[in-house]
Amino acid sequence: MFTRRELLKLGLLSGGYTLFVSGPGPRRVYGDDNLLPASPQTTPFLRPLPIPPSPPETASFTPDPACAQFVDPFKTHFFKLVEQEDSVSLHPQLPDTVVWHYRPDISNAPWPFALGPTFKARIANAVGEGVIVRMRNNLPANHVGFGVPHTTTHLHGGHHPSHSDGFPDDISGFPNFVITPEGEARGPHSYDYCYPLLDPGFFTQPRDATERPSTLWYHDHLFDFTGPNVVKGLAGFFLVFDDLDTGSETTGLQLPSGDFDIPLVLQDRRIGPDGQFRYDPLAEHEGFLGDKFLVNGAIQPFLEVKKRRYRFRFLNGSNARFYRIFLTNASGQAFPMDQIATEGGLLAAPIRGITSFEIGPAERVEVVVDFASLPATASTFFFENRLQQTEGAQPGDVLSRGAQLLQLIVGEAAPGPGPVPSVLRPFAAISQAELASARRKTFEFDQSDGWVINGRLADLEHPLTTSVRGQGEIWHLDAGSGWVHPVHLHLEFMRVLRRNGDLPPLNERDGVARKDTVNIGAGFGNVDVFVKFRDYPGPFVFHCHNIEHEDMRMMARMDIQ
Ligand SMILES: [Cu+2]
Repeated sequence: MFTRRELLKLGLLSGGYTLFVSGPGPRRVYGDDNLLPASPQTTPFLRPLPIPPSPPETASFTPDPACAQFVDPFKTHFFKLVEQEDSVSLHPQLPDTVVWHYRPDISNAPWPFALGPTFKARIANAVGEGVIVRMRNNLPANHVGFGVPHTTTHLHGGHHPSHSDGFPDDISGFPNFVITPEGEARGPHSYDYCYPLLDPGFFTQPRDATERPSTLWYHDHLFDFTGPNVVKGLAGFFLVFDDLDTGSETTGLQLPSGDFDIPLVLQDRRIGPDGQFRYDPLAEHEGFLGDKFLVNGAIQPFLEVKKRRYRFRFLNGSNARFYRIFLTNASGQAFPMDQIATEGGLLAAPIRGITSFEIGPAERVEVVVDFASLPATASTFFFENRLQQTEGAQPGDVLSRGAQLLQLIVGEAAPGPGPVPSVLRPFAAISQAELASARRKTFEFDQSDGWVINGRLADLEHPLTTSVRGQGEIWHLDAGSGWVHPVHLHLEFMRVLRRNGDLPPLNERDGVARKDTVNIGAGFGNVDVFVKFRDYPGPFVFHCHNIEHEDMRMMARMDIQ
């Protein structure tokens, strides 16, 4: 019996799914043999860094009944987005590129960004103070090229109901979950996502007000076809603030804010001379690697900065590429940064003076850089990736020089906040008592006849594991040899207890950091993480965030009772 995916690959199912073919026959883009021509040469640093603005709030509307309990018509923030095909410029020397992107749905004003709008939300103090997003699918039902116009949106890193988690497919009990451009033919034409933004534990008590993410992102999560849909552009930032991390430089921790708080999503792409993305679903099973580096949807842009402190929120939005980021000058000298956050929001305390950081697919690393402290002899600096990667399976060595992803041009001095405080968002590590009573589970991520977890390909109709709400668990995550898997857990953050049996590094260690994605496998080894599911019952998933592995079924449904 063939799976849906296999049938699609054989061309036996329609679904708007067209294999990319260039010239005579399908070609490998990046794999065992590297047949597709390199992307066209482009001159770096010709265009400014795009930073998509926030979406405008819309008038209140009556959302899907599944969201009703989280809505207060006077306090909830309502948004309408549409998924749409448009042409945008990635680089001034290339023809415009057809993308599928999220954009506001309340006007036809141009949205010249590959990325969707940058949400800036506040943690809710009470039920009803969250966010509702009505997502409309206006993608072309009959399009040319890769991508599947059925979609389901995952707010990555969020703590929200199963209904709104972007479950990867329409399964029993979740009819019409995937939204389609055809409307009633397969699913609804639009879908309401509710993000209550309540502290975890609000339902089961006590709520944990130390657990507040800062940099979330939303992206398509369609079963089997997340990879092509994300390459096409379906991603955006969702930033969260509260009374400590306020978005103002005069309140709370007084971190660099506003124009000095810069989200940066790193993506690699392969582009043809026609300016269009290249993605070959037949060849990308190890993990897609591009040879063009995009930051916020532009190829190697520049950013003019003032001589003061900035906050940079790095997100690795690539399908399979890992990065090791250095702050460098033109001759390659590296300068220090202070790390302040991971996926789980602000660290308990900053990690000062790092000269580089590694960031795997879906991970976030936030740093503060003080441009006033850099040598005045230079005015141009770079975020440079020195991690070599030539196969999707795993990254290679750290080289002495690498690709300059973003140019930073330092201008005049400007007033700004002082050094990063020595305490950010302190929280207690999981107690010995709670660890002692935790249930233990093991999940092996391996390749044997497909990408499997505990020997099973993703089966969304049947949970691989079932958890009881409020019961702590310790998960041992391990991988077969030769591969790296960035493992992403939905609904809850992970507390990393041990890496290869030892105390984990500070940037992922429980008591310092929370994580929603942890790397295992070649070069990383195994981890033990503490998880506890709170508040929201229902099916969720965890999976490898090498998106090609994910699409090849390295995913498991987990049910919370
Ligand atoms: Cu993987």
